[in-house]
Amino acid sequence: MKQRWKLALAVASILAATAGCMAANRGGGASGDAARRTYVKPGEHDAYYAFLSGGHHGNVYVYGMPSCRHITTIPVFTPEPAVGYGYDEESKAMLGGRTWGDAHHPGLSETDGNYDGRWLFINDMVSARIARIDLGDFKTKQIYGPIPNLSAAHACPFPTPNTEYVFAASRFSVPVPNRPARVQDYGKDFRGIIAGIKVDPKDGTMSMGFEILMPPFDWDLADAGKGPSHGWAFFTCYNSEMAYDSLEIKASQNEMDFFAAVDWRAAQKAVDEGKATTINGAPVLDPAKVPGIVYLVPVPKSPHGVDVNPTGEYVCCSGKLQAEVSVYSFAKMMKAIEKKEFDGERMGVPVLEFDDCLEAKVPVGLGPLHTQFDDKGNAYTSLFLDSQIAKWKVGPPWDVTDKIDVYYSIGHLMASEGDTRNPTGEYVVALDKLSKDRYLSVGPTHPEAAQLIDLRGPKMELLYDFPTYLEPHYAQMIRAEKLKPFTIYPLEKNSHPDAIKRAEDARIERKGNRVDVYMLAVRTHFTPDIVVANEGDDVYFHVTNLEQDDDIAHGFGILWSNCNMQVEPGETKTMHWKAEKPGIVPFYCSNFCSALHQEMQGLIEVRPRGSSIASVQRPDPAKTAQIAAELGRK
Ligand SMILES: [Cu+2]
Repeated sequence: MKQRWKLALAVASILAATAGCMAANRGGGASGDAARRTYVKPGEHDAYYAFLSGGHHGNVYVYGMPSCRHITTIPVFTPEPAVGYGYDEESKAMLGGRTWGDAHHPGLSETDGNYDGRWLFINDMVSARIARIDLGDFKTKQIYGPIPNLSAAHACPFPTPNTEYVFAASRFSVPVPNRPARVQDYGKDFRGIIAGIKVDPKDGTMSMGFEILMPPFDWDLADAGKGPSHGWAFFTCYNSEMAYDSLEIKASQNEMDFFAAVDWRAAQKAVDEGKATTINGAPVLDPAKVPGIVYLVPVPKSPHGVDVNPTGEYVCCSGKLQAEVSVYSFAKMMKAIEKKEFDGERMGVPVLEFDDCLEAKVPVGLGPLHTQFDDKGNAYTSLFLDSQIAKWKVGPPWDVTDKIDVYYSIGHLMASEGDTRNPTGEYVVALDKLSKDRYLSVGPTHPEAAQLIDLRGPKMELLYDFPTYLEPHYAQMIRAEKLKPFTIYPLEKNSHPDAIKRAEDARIERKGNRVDVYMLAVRTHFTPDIVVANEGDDVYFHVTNLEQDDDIAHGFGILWSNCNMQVEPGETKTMHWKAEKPGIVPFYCSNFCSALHQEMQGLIEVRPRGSSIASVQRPDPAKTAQIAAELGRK
């Protein structure tokens, strides 16, 4: 009953906080001078690029900071018809038949603990996958997973300081390996998994490193150690009660939950030494049999965020149902591990004493969730229940020095280069939920809101509000100068097996019912632009854009179909289309490319089933000669 009462109080606090904010301050206090500080002149670029997770939209939003302009959206786990992501054969294969993902935590690649602008990793919680986006072209290049044995990768991906690893951990535990089980046997038969996924330092390719069998708690968030704590990774959990129903009551009983501290080098070494058991193709380590790879540290009250400060000395945990951030000393933890001073174990994982590891308790306010840092030794913690950000000093006397209201219930927050060894201390962005009246309602669900806050003065100052589509959770912000995006794919490096680079190679080949169209696109025609096929044929259009000019992408859309894609300069993509019935089917360039864009079209002539068609068709040689001459002149 006591817990029910506390929860009711917490809910009442949410309502009171929200109502209070609404009544007290609709404007938010941004001064006229704030406009100047967010204004980026036409033609000028933003100083930072921010990557916001798209939540259950399954993608990544890119915003410029401080203008808060939406620059682009990167499709990741969800199809995007405008560019043909999830429609062309290449991206369809990468999505593996799934058309939904829940993207939570963008993780920029790091070198020596600083964002290096090479890749962005992001998790799909639901199918336990991690995607790698290349920041050379802002495109998803790999989707790794579903990671075996893992159920809901929420604590994911949180790269290590040299991007050696990205991590994932089960939020909802299930039997490992998954098999028929009674939910009443949850504590006995269910297990969580913490996985370390290796990242190739040259090209970012992800591959399985190790998995660790964990108690069936709900593993929630993570952060990699840095500096002295490099080599370790930290994972918070709630539901150490191991409840399997009515979690809102039953998972809030214990005074203490935990964070897990994983020595990822020791875990990898144990796998390399053959100490793992293979389960569903993954090497799984059992801490009861392989000691020294993971420890539990008590944390009050269902923690969410676990954040390592820039020097790497402190691990800061936010218990959702307490009013403090618990700060742990990494050095103290190491000392306790060395002395083997444990307070028992949970399923083979030694538990360290709370008091042996704790450095400080910082009274930040109600509902602390997540902490970010600046360049002056300050931390910024989001307070969900108070709808505030608290600024506090990392180090004695561990004081809260400033607070600012946000509108309203803040989840995560993002500081400029805030997860690195060298945060810049310029901005923090509040990622707000339940934002109510910041915008005219667009129906029962209001737009989500984010707020840019200036950290450069003695007091935090709200500069700007901007709406976001469903539903950014976590975000990271990198200095724009670190991004070196390229604008064309060099044709000579196009190694697509079905690319054609000369007009003379344009052709149509048929084998049985399979038709391969080797097509080139260049301003302002497709070659070939007449395709003859039979009813029932599977037609594969391999379209190569021969352009080598900035921003000249062509589209390829087929009437009465779901077939559309964008092909960028120097790129080849393949679209499958089924010739369903005899007749004429036009296709066209769907992406504006030039003055004669409207003329960039062609026809498919579908003949009755079984008609006789040559096994190789080539465009008129006079026409290809003319195109070759034109290309030669370019
Ligand atoms: Cu075009």
